[in-house]
Amino acid sequence: MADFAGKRGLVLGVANKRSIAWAIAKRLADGGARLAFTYQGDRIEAGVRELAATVDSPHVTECDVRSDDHVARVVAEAGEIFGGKLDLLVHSVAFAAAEDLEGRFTDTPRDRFWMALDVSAYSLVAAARAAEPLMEAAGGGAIVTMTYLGGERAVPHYNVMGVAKAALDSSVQYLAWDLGVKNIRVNAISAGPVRTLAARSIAGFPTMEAIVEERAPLRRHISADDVGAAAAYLLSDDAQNVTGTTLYVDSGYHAMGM
Ligand code: NAD
Ligand code: 0WE
Repeated sequence: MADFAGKRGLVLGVANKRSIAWAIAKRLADGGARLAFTYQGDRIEAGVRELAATVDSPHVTECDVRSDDHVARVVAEAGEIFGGKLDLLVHSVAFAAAEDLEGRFTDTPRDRFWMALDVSAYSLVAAARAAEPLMEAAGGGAIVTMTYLGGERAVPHYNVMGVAKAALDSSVQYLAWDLGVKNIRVNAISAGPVRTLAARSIAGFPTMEAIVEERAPLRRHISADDVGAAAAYLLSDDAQNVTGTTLYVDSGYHAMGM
């Protein structure tokens, strides 16, 4: 089990106990990390506060990643709580309009195209930039984000989210270059389908699960906890020389051509 004793972390993207961000947070907290959390919107505030309390989190605050002010404030608050230092950043945020995950990608309107890229890709850049001075003060840091194969290949219905993940994946590489000189590492985890809030509402999710069971080398699903374990590795000192990469937690599905 990775050791996060004394590490300070900020976690973006917990909506409920099924969230991938929560599985990651639990692993970090089990390893001794102190964690601040952000949530989006009043609807999930109480639930996130309850979860955060179970890991003795010192801070929970609202953050809509579309707002530069929110991102700057949230990181500044984390800095105050953690004495001007931050070691870990978990970015587990994505959103596209539901209607754009159903029809044809070709029909995606301009405003919703940019909205999906804003929330799902630019937000990593904004958060990394805000976190940079705090991580530099800590002598370095580690950032992890969540991606999906639909950013590299066309996955039916993933549509504009795939384009957003392509931008996210590329951003990981450019951030890794910029921030590497400050000993800040930036990596992604490409997860197979997991039944979270964001996934459950997608029509055809059961079909996708059936395809994984048939075609993935391991012929089974992954869990949010599998992602938590992979994130713990990437965020730990065991991965001290790992940056700019994508770790697949998908039962091997990405390795197949058919
Ligand atoms: P989730 O619904 O639990 O998490 C998504 C989070 O994004 C929520 O907490 C939501 O509040 C947040 N969010 C959306 N818009 C936001 C905004 N404007 N500002 C701030 N936060 C906002 O679902 P999840 O499956 O845990 O998703 C987390 C990440 O994992 C996403 O990046 C998703 O693309 C990625 N991912 C999910 C799967 C899967 O099958 N579930 C697979 C691969 C990658
Ligand atoms: O990244 C995702 C899903 C992200 C997501 C989910 C929703 C549902 C609710 C982004 N925006 C929204 N907007 C909503 O209104 N995944 C990797 C899970 C996922 O979603 C798919 C998938 C997979 C896998 C959509 C179509 C096809 C496959």
